[in-house]
Amino acid sequence: MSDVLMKIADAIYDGDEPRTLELVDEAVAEGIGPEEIINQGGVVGLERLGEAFDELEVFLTELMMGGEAMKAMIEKLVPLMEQGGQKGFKGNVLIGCAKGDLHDIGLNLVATQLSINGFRVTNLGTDVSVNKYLDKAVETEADIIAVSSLLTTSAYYQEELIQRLEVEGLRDKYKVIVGGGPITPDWTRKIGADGYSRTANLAVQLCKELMTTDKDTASEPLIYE
Ligand code: B12
Repeated sequence: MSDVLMKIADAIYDGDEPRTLELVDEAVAEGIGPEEIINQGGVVGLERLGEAFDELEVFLTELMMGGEAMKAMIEKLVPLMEQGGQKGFKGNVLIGCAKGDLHDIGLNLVATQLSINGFRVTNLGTDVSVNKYLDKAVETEADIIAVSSLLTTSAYYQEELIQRLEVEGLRDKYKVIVGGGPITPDWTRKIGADGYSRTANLAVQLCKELMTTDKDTASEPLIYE
């Protein structure tokens, strides 16, 4: 990994926003692309922070500071990401984070990537109830419902959403995709979702494929790892 990306990971781990933004300028000047800066720098720092939190080496304040530094970095990089986007309407996506879950960094990255690549995105933010997904899916004429979950406890609501769509006779109307830290391809298959991707970039490919193939909601999900 390049030296500046390692330093970015350290600055995110330290929750040092000014240093992070300074290093982002350096990385951009070196010609490193925004996605690489986010994934090889920022996400690496946040993953280390998550591990340290697990080991009780850091606490909630440190997680919050790391999260804030990451958000500032993404905000700075969005204009650069927009330059690489592909125009042309590709579909309507309704996105949110499952009920009880307040993690919105990954969710916003997926929303941003989709919108700069031609999807009309309605971002419901965090802590979205199953009822709200259902109401908004009708209102926004969504093609795809995307549910992010970073907590094992909130992942349960991804399953509940699919069950509710079935009960309401709406399952064939929407493609449901899932993602977030604890979400795996096995979980995606178990709950009968239509797709999963490990990253925001791959979510663009996943949504494009769902819009162009006539995947039956009962068939195997599309997995982008
Ligand atoms: C930053 C952070 C926070 C911040 C969040 C700030 C914010 N605005 O988001 C704060 C401080 C608020 C926080 C709080 C908590 N957190 Co926290 N947090 C993290 C941390 C360190 C980073 C998360 C992150 O942003 N990652 C970077 C992004 C880019 O990655 P991502 O979200 O996975 O998204 C990518 C992909 O997954 C994918 N993707 C994401 N969503 C979707 C959706 C779709 C449809 C698709 C296709 C793809 C996709 O694309 C994204 C971009 O490539 C993680 C550790 C970790 N390893 O993730 C813990 C972590 C998620 N948190 C954890 C915990 C326990 C908590 C708390 C319960 C702590 C507490 N005791 O209060 C609370 C819960 C609050 C709540 N109700 O939600 C645990 C969860 C354990 C679990 N499996 O349940 C983790 C894993 C830490 C740990 N190792 O213990 N947290």
